[in-house]
Amino acid sequence: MGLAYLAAVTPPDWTVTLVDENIAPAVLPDADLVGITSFTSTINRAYGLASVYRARTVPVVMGGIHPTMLSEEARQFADSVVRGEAEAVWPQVLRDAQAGCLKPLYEGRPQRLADLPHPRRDLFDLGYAWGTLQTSRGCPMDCHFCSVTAFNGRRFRQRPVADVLQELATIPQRHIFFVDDNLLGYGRQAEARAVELFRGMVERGLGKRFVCQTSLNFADNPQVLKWAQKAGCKMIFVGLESVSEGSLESMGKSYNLKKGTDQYAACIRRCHAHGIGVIGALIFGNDEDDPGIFDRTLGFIRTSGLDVIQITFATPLPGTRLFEQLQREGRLTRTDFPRDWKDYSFSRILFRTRGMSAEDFYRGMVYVKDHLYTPMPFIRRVFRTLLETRDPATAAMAYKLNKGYRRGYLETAYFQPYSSMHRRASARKPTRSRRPFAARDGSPKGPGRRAVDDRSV
Ligand code: B12
Ligand code: SF4
Repeated sequence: MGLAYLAAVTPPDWTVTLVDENIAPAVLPDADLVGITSFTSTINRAYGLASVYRARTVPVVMGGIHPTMLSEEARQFADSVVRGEAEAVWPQVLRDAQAGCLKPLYEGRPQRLADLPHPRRDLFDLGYAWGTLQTSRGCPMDCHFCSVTAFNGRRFRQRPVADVLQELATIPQRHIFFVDDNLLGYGRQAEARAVELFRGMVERGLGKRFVCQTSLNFADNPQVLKWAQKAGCKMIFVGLESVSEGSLESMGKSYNLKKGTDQYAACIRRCHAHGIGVIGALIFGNDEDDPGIFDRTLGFIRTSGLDVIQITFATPLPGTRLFEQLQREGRLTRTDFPRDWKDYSFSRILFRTRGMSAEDFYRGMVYVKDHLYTPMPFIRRVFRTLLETRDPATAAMAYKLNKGYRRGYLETAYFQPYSSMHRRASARKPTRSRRPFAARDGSPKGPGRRAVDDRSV
């Protein structure tokens, strides 16, 4: 979306082409100026593309999350770097490019969202199955592992509801993903705004089905749930992060701590009662995690009715407090940058862990995922979504998302040595261990058998 927002503030004498490598490898068109955006894990590809254009003497500007956090690094590969939200500064960048005097660094700033034009959707690939839309920026929470507060600031800025509704009406796709880090926000005013938005969607008869990211407080206000359901909310993505309060504390996840992990299940049930499924994001690898975390997490998933599960390893993204802490403590294990950024993909242990070895974390991760993605629990979970939400569209979405996460898991090569499911995938007979997880130096043995040096996988 970032590039579509920049296109919207690009003067009409420029012709803009948007190339999205999420769809297919780019056929690199001729250009007078190239702007590149990238996450951390894909930054080497971005630097490669920048080199191709610079070899053709086409100036390259980089922006977005990674170049903002590491502008010195990005400047080695680009003619210019824009830090932060770029709408206000972009026209100046273009003027300087036209005059042949691009500066090496431009500073963006948090924008007043009411002033922004709508992103240029006409540039998006027609094949996008989901329409995306942003209604707010910023997050007051500042969790240890997250780069959103460092990037967009702590102030939660929201667009006027009328403007959002107007934009929604121009989106051709039926399925919408609100890219806000928290569509709802916090407090009474935020809840009233969410109700106004959802009610507006109903009154305009937009007929959308949508997924959004939010906190557990989404389930606290019956009006929010009622109007979200009517407006077509099928799933919410919630950062539960951990079932261990010690781990939540080390992550600085104050909201979940205040709520209490014992409230997770009740919140999920309230969403289900309104036909809304819950995608729960969980993180392993925290300093406070002990060998019991894997069985406790599985137990929670089974009893809570969580519909879709995203489990990743704690990943020290640049610009986060987690990165700074691990760097200060000399615990990062992959520091040959920029090359090693490719490993910052949320599926690897990237630092010397405490409480358990990296190998135990890999084994624990496959132990949990083997349990989640063997056929019976997989099928049972999707049926439970149908039974509890009584919404076939929600269940269909849960099925597709579970299938996607399962495929992602099976295709992650460095889990293979630890996983009976991977080993048996070729024989088409995945099984799971019925024994509880045990760390390597304990007994009984856990599901993994072969030790793998973390650097070799
Ligand atoms: C929507 C979203 C997704 C969507 C869509 C991703 C996509 N490809 O577009 C989905 C769910 C698929 C997704 C997946 C992932 N995501 Co995501 N995602 C987001 C989210 C919530 C919003 C992004 C967005 O659209 N913002 C709205 C636009 C308007 O803002 P923007 O992109 O920042 O653009 C502005 C500026 O950055 C700047 N700018 C941006 N690009 C450029 C380029 C130039 C040339 C210039 C001058 C300026 C500029 O100008 C824009 C206007 O102000 C962000 C969080 C966030 N708040 O940004 C995380 C975020 C970007 N995601 C993140 C991550 C890690 C991922 C995954 C790697 C997670 C995973 N476990 O796999 C995957 C990667 C998948 C992939 N290859 O695309 C991290 C990235 C951190 C990092 N350092 O890399 C973020 C920041 C979340 C976080 N908690 O830290 N994500
Ligand atoms: S993880 Fe979510 S709540 Fe925490 S700072 Fe990031 S966006 Fe905010």
